[in-house]
Amino acid sequence: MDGLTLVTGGAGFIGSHVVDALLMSGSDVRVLDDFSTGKEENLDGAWALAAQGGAGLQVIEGDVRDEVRMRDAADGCEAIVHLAAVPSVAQSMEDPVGCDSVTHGGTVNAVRQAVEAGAERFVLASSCAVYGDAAELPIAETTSPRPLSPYAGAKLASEGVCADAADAGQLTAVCLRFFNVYGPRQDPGSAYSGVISRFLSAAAAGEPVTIYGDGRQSRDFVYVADVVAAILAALQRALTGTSVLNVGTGRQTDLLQILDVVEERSGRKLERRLEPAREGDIRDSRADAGRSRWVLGWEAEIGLPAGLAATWEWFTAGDSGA
Ligand code: NAD
Ligand code: UD2
Repeated sequence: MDGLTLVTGGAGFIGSHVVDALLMSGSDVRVLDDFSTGKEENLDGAWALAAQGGAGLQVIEGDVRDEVRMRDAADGCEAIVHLAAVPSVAQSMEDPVGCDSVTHGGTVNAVRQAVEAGAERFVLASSCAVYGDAAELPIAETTSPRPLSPYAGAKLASEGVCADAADAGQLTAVCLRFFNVYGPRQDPGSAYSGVISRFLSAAAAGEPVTIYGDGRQSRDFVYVADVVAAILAALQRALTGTSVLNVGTGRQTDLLQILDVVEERSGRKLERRLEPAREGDIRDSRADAGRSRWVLGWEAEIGLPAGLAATWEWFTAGDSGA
């Protein structure tokens, strides 16, 4: 795909890195974002890349659920990377209707406008949350989904919307089930923020960290640059129909292990405040990324020590990219 690519949620953590990478590859990019959690400053690097003249950037502020805005955003696009959502399990437990409206309803509109615009490729940001508490690890795409939260249910429903359009021959869909993504620009600013961003920002500020549960819950933490590489491969590979693919490292780490690395990296002992486990939380997670290796020619390359070091650098020195 070398034509115009739309990135919904392109001012967000993952989205802004996708925009940077597309511009660096010479693709013109359009962003649709309502800046509800995305930030203007996340696109500073993208504007600088566009100013170099290799590729163009256009940013539309708007709601992915708005038919007119989404139609304008999709107009002329060859591919759509759909990242706009409310990306929090906890938030979806508190506001299931509002979160589903954006995450699932936004996907219904985005796919519909993509088809209307004649886009060939639709890449959906799905999540390993759809698996719920998988009976065995590592988790393969053949594992039956058991969503434990409205967020996970909205992601699974979004996959169904993509598959329906692909089954009708209207576009080619790639549903990427990201595991737990971390890296520069992940906003630590809310209680719903990703745990690594919360721990690193607490360490940088010398503040206590909160652990929901016993801290032995594990995740497959995948660095944002690896996720971007998977998204670009999903845009470029010769595919048809619908592909559902895990994007994870195949390694699992628990929160107490993360904290040990954060304390060692920051040189600070962090006070730990224990809270009850959050509703909708899953216990353990680890990806089987074999299908992504086979279908996309992709595998994660950046391990936790290097990824955490780069993210700590960003937290302590400002935005130096991925
Ligand atoms: P993020 O909050 O930084 O990105 C979401 C972006 O979507 C933001 O820029 C936000 O302003 C925008 N947005 C939200 N509602 C919108 C709406 N109604 N209309 C237009 N734009 C809207 O979070 P992120 O971590 O970059 O997540 C990006 C995508 O990846 C989400 O779909 C998320 O569910 C998915 N994902 C993230 C992770 C992770 O660990 N971060 C893992 C799996 C899946
Ligand atoms: C889920 C998805 C992830 C992504 C995300 C939304 C799983 C396994 N992962 O992430 O793919 O879709 O939702 O973008 O479903 N925690 C603390 N202290 C904190 C913050 C978090 O203890 O300050 C705990 C939290 O309770 C959970 C773990 O850390 O047990 C990870 O939480 P998270 O919000 O970083 O991500 P998670 O797994 O809900």
